[in-house]
Amino acid sequence: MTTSSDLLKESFGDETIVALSTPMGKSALAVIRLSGSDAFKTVATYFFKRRSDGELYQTNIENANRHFGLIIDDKRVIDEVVISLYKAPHSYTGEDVVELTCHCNPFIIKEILNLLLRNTRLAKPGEFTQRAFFNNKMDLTKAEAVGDLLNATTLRSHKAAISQLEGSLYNKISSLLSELTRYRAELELEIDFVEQDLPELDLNELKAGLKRLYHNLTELLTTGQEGLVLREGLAVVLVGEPNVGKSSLFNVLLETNRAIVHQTPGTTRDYLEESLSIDGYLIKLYDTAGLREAQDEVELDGIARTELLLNNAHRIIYVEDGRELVDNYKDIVFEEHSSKLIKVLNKSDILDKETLESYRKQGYLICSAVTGEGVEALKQKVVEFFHIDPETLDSGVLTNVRHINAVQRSKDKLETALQSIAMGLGYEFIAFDLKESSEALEEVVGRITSDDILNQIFEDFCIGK
Ligand SMILES: Nc1nc2c(ncn2[C@@H]2O[C@H](COP(=O)(O)OP(=O)(O)O)[C@@H](O)[C@H]2O)c(=O)[nH]1
Ligand SMILES: [Mg+2]
Repeated sequence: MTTSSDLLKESFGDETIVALSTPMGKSALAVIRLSGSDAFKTVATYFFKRRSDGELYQTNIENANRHFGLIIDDKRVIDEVVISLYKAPHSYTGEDVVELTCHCNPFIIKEILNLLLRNTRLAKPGEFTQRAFFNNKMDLTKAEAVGDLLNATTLRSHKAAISQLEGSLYNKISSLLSELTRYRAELELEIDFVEQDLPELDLNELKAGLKRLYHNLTELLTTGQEGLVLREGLAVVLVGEPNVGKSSLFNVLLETNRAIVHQTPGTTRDYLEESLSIDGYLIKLYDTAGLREAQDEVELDGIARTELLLNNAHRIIYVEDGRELVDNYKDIVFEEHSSKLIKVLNKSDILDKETLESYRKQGYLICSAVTGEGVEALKQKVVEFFHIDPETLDSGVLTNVRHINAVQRSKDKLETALQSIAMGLGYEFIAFDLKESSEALEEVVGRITSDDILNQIFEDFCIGK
């Protein structure tokens, strides 16, 4: 464990970094970003303005925040650009930053990058955001939210990312931490001044306070189950015998023709994955090969993967079509995964009334991939998983495994503290437990972090962010 500023010195030194912050390709404009103490100087070396008489000249670019001019290498004009200057600490990274907007053509971009790289080095993935974190421009939950925001594709995952970026989780953790700190201070006072005539610590009051805190941590942890899914998507798997219409339902749900629909059983050999949005929730929908005894190797492989999918699924849609089926896997799905099971009877358009009625009585949702009957109800059934309301999102939700593990650890240590009180152990022991509980929470916002965790977080970013 090291503090943030130590890490900064170790991992960066004083290097100025540069990267293309927009995608490589052809479009109207591209943005190249530099950050570090040499950012202004580096750009100024190649930046020229042209007087009305045509003559080129260089200026002190720090005289204004924005300039229009030319990037020139040894008298060769490379492009017309706009540069925007952000003076430390009033920038994204907290360092001197330049954003250079040029024409977006891979050739031009490479030419400009090559020039700038004479005095700088290429940024690592997420390094701009990492520097922002190290320079205290944002805590770790906000840095992570930047990544989530870049990946959000639905209304709700976007909402979760934005509210985390706005500090909802940070504020939540901070308030829990300050409460914890208050209790620790009370204990420390008691330990340090045991000889003196202080009013005695009310153990019952402390216990009640810690229990309240324990309850709050428990509540926060329950948001993690959904927060995680909100961000990564709800995994929904379509299973059932060949030919019952899984691929047809898959397509109807996606409103495309992604999966191959075929009259020959077992057409879908492996599984297909597609993302869709239902009520603004991100859903990862999987269409699988039939769950029957495999005939050949390809199908066998598909079935093994299907079983893995079932174990990892949040929702399983088990499809039948009214025929008597000999399905060895039906029992497994119904028995082992009943809590996440949605039973569907498909092909309602060609089934008789009695059949429909008897399935309905057994709790099947009646659907038709052909007429679209029941498809809306099926979608609603899928998102019944979610209970988080928008207000909860704004008051802070755990959205990744790192958060969840750290809060769990904090809660465990708090439990130990409560046990220490119950066992009548000395204040030193309780104080120690509370310190560990605090430290776990501090990890969430990044006040204490290990190198490994940081690298892992920022590795997932793209270069230039
Ligand atoms: N009448 C009717 N036929 C359907 C329906 N859904 C699928 N089918 C047909 O059933 C056959 C098998 O469908 P498919 O989606 O490939 O089944 P899968 O093997 O479970 O993926 C195809 O001929 C589809 O056109 C439905 O709701 N009604
Ligand atoms: Mg299929």
